Amino acid sequence: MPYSAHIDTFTGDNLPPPPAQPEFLFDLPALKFPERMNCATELLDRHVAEGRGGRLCLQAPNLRWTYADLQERANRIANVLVKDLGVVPGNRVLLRAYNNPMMAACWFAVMKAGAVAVATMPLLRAKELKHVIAKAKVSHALCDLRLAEELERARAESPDLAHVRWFNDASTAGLEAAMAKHSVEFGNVDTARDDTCILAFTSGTTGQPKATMHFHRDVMASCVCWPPHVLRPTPDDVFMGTPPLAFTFGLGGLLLFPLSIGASTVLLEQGAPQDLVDAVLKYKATILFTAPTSYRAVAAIAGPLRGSTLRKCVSAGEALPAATRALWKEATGIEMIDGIGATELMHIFISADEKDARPGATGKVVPGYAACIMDDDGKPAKTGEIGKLAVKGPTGCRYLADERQASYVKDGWNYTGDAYALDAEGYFHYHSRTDDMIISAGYNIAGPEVEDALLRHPKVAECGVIGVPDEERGQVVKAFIVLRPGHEASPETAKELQDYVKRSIAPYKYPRQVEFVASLPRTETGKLQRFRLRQIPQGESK
Ligand code: 3UK
Repeated sequence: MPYSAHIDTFTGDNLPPPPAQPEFLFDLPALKFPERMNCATELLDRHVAEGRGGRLCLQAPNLRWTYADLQERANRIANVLVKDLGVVPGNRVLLRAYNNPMMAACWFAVMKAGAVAVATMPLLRAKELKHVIAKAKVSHALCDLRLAEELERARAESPDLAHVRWFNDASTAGLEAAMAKHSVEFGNVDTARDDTCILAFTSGTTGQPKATMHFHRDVMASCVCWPPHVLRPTPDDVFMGTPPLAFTFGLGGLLLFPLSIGASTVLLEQGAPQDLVDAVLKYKATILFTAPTSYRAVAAIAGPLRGSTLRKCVSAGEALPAATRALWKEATGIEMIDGIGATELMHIFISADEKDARPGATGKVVPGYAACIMDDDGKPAKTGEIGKLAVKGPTGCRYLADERQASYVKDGWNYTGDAYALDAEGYFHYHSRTDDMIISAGYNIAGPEVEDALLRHPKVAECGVIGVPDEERGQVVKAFIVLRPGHEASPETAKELQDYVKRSIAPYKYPRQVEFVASLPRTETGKLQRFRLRQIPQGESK
């Protein structure tokens, strides 16, 4: 048996069997990890041990923590977990909060205790939390007091969940009061590089969310692939953004990556456009992480960001329309860094930096990863041909006790569910989700391409394009459109937009149906929920 620090062996017992796992690549020198490692030691304690404890680590409204400050909080919480709440290595600890400093301290405490962090999105309801708790057999929870209600409701029906502590709680029963009674010292559990340390639930659009398992080595692998090769941050960078820490896009971009190089991060609880602009100026942020729709909304008020400290803007979570890239550049002068990542692979595996960015392409494969476009027979497709994106690298998909492992991982490759084409220069061009391809009168049409065309029209704020059943054509293209303020949702406007699309891309792709809506359904991670658009009963199509 290989070494493991886990006394509670639940995660190891529920790994997919070896043949169902992807192939892992560790070719880069930075990926040769020691057999035992704890990611908290690498990301947090190392800086203090090497004399950087006084450096700024984390900021939030009215709060500035150095590396030593964060370490002290994490150590005290780890002591509460182990000594007061009986956490043993391998136990699952649910974390629930807005992006704030205590959430970050709790995350590190769980790593230090050799336990497994199960971070949950703030918007989850009791029903969803109940599923997470049951699936991950969660025994402990640390939760922001302001988010107590839904967790309390879930707890009433969750026999596994025995211990809950609330934080950002001034009462004598809160986590802060318990922390005060404990030492600022904690000896990190000597975990194996292959011990699971996080269970990240997918924001799946269909079926029950799946729990992906990542090891201590996966957390570190995500820090040595995309960040140094594409983002190239420096220790003086100030990271900021909107994705929740419960989403691996946010966990990496707003916590792991800045700490891996001794830089600092700003955690914001609110990410509305004006909050973001104000925060960039207030904290002098240099690197921003958010989703394409958020960039589009911020662009309208981004004037003050031009010439500010902001120097790198990362977009992920959804395809970045070339129209949005152009809008952001016009507003701020900054060329965006697009990158596709996935919960299954922890973080970004195809991307391009600001100098190599090509509008309409996601980028090239990130060093440490291999990517390939496969045809329907699982063979590499020809250059330029649309096929299924398959990826392998140091991280990969391991669903916790889930049959769907077999549809994500085939022959050692991770199939992300995206249709892509590879060009002669090695750039990957996003087409659509494989199950979102629109087939109309024999033509293959990608919703995102029609969306990009619509987004260039000055009256369009946001849009979502799907295929709807049609007797004659099999499917027809339908666009749901949110107009910018001051424009009328009339048949004339619909016609104007349809004609505009016909002039900008192949005319057969134009939306035969147009419906104006006040907003589009999105996940908490910024993704358009196309399946929900499909469920909208046929409105009065114009
Ligand atoms: C889509 C993109 C085109 C794509 C994520 C960065 O989004 C993340 O993880 P999820 O598990 O979703 C994965 C799916 O989202 N997608 C994400 N980024 C792009 N499509 N261009 C992009 N730039 O369908 C992918 O399969 O929620 C993103 C880092 C960590 C993440 N977990």
